[in-house]
Amino acid sequence: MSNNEENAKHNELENADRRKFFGKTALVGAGAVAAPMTAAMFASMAKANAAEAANSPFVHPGDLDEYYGFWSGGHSGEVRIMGIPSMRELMRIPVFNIDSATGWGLTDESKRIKGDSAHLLAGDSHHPHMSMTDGSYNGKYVFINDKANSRVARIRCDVMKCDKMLTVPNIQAVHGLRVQKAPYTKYVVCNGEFEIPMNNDGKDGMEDVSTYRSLYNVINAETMEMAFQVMVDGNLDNTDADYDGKYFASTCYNSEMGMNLGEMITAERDHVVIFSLAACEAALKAGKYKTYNGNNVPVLDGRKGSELTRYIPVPKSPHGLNTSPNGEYFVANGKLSPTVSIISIKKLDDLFANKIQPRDAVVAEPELGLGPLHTAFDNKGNAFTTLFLDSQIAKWNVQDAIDAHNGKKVNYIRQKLDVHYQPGHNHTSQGETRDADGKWLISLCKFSKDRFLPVGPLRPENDQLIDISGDEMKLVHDGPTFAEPHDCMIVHRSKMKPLKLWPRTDPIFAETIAQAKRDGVDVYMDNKVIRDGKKVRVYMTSIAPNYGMNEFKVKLGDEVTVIVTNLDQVEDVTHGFCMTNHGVQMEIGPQATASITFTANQPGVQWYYCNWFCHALHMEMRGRMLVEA
Ligand code: RUQ
Ligand code: CUA
Repeated sequence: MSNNEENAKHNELENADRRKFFGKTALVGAGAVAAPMTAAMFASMAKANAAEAANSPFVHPGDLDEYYGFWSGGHSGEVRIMGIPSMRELMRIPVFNIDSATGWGLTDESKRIKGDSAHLLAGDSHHPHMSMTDGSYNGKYVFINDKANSRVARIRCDVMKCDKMLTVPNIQAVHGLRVQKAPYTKYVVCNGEFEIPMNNDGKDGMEDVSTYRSLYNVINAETMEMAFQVMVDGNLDNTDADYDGKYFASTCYNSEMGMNLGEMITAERDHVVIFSLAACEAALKAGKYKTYNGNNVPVLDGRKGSELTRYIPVPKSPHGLNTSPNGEYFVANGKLSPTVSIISIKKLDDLFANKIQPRDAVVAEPELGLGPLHTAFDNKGNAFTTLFLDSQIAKWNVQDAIDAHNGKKVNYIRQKLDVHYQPGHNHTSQGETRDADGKWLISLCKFSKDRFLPVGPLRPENDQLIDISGDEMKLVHDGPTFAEPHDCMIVHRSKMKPLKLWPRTDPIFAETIAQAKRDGVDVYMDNKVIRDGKKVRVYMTSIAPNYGMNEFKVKLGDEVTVIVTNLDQVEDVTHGFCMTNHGVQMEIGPQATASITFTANQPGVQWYYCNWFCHALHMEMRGRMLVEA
């Protein structure tokens, strides 16, 4: 069936379903005066209600979703929070981008968090993953990489704001990122993708490609500082961790170290690199490392033949790497090969003890279809693999695939479902944790083509929601989405404890409050202008619909910092501060303090106003900066 025919058929079914659904609602109101309801009608209503209660994508107005989804915003640089299964976008968290609503990238606090990369205005976020305890999400942090500028950031899930950012040294382009799953997320691990000379100072080594390296990067999750790096052969793509806290695995494409497409895909096999955490930590302790580029980050040597790693050959250019939630397998997705390679984690001890050969760890290589990119899992031993070229999701059974590999006559493919179109990542509800629950599958489709009203040459992508609770996968929702949700993860709401008000002692603005103390200002009481040479610090409070200060005076050319503290204790009352004609905008959440610094470069009266709607007199919430020439 062509995609269009499939489309038409699907729409027909969908419309029939919709009619049934609306019909049911209409009957409740009109049933009494219209034709009496038949037993069959009651039965079908009861069935519809039961089905809806079991696993329904309908979240009625006022009802809350069962899951939080964390979506990468791709080359828009942000992270988005979705409600699942409604697919409603709940929030956006600016991270590697600049955001005029919240002032992210503009405020002093966000610049401090961005640190050495505060000057960068762009980013490419790929892989959001949450911290875990004993293989379960712990609701504490979400980590996300910036491929474009080799950064890793952390989002604090109590306030849903980015609170740390690190530029990873000695590499270019952070791609795959995951967390240590057990016993807890001590480390965040991520792949350096593009290979470069180890001392990349432009002095020598640029011509000799054989000196180029990629590094595996291990970051301390709590401090967000580099713990160590591991030099590998080939480059690295995606990564994941086991459930025992012992091993990490990364796919590698371009083991040839080619510098152009043709050279990159010559070898029939690339590999999966397995990292032994214990061996790496021992080497680190023993001082077996070098440093490069004038920084002091320890770089261990994990190239072929090292005790730190093992290289498992797999068909060429593998992409996604996913751990099965029972902790037994790493699955490497073939991309250019129609197969996935199933690596037994149990066999890795023997592999590191040199008791078996690397290929002995591969317990099956089932053929699934064209362009397997990523695999997700349910809680019943099934796996769901995106087939980019086929525009399908293949549902297959892991044990059956292994049995078939061992010669048993069994069909491991359960179903293939058309998705629209060209899926990259997919993700099941809690599927990268021990708590995989087999309810929902998201397919992040790179192209939407004819699925939505046309909006010009640039089209949205399509995040599709699939019900996987029954034997058959069922497509239940199309979600248009802006560039580009590379990846996502789905967390049950019971794991999350977001705050309603900011703690007054929050570390995100602790430095701002410390400066106020040095200025003799109590930000919760005082409205004061402090002059410090050509620097002026303006402290003001805000309570809807008033700023604590209706005017302040500065001199032309002064460097002005406005520090606003929101004294409202009311849930959801956020104020803003916007200085007209100065590119100055920010959010101040209830009980938070936020500050922004700019040059008063225009003489005369400059109005500032609250740009977050907070009160019936929100329009009146404004004041004047008087700039003396
Ligand atoms: S990658 S489409 Cu950036 Cu996660 Cu696979
Ligand atoms: Cu304060 Cu609008």
